[in-house]
Amino acid sequence: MLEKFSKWKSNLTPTKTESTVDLDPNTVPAHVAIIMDGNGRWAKQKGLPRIAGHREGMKVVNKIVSKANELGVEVLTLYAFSTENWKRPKTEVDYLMKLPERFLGMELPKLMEENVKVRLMGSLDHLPEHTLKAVTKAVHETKDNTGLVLNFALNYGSRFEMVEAMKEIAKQVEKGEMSSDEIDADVIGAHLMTAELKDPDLLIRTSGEIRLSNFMLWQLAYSEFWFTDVLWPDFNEENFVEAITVYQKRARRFGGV
Ligand code: V07
Repeated sequence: MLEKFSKWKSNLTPTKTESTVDLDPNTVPAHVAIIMDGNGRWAKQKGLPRIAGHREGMKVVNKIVSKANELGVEVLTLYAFSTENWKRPKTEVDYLMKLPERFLGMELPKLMEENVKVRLMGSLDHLPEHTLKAVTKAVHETKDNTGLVLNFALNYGSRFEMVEAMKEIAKQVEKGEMSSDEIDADVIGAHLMTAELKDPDLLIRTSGEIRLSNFMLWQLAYSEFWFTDVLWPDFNEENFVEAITVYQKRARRFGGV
């Protein structure tokens, strides 16, 4: 009886929020990129250590991945660790470097179930062995999945990415494989870590900061930006749907002119 009651109750609880219903399924952004900011501030406000904010932030990743997949987003890029993050206290960096394996240890079966394909961008050179092992395993195990592409920016910096691309192009010119006249936006784009991905349609940044912080500077040239004061650990599916709703309204306005 109790079990029946709880089933009846869960049927009454809408699985889709009111706002999801309002979304236009035909203009869901294909690629959403998120700067997940405010974990440290969230912890500070609660009198907790910064790592508590990161742990809470990791739970939110899980929720937003499922929601993005459900809505039909094709690529979700998440800024997990920047090239500048190494400057943080060693204890915090060590903790952050444990999060990929923690996250995957818990969520990889669900990612498989949800047909999510994990992908990485960033320099994998200086990652600890244990982190590298966990992420390469996830990339390998999900490589044949055909649902949402979950692109983690890990040890990523946009200027570094562009410098590496320019070096590679310069080498090809030096070797006579390409003429300098052939270098155009497509050639540069093809040498970035996002070569196989479309540019983001929508950038979300949480926690009230209105800047790009060396994130996808080239790829965001034509993207819509949506900023919110909500701290990442407080961010939820409804906030995500709100961002997409605003994106769709802008797209409609643009289309109408
Ligand atoms: C990290 C949690 C989210 C808020 C932002 C900072 C802290 C998930 C990952 C991750 C990365 C690669 C991967 C699987 C999961 C992660 C770091 C930090 C460094 F293949 N969350 N999360 N990585 N945070």
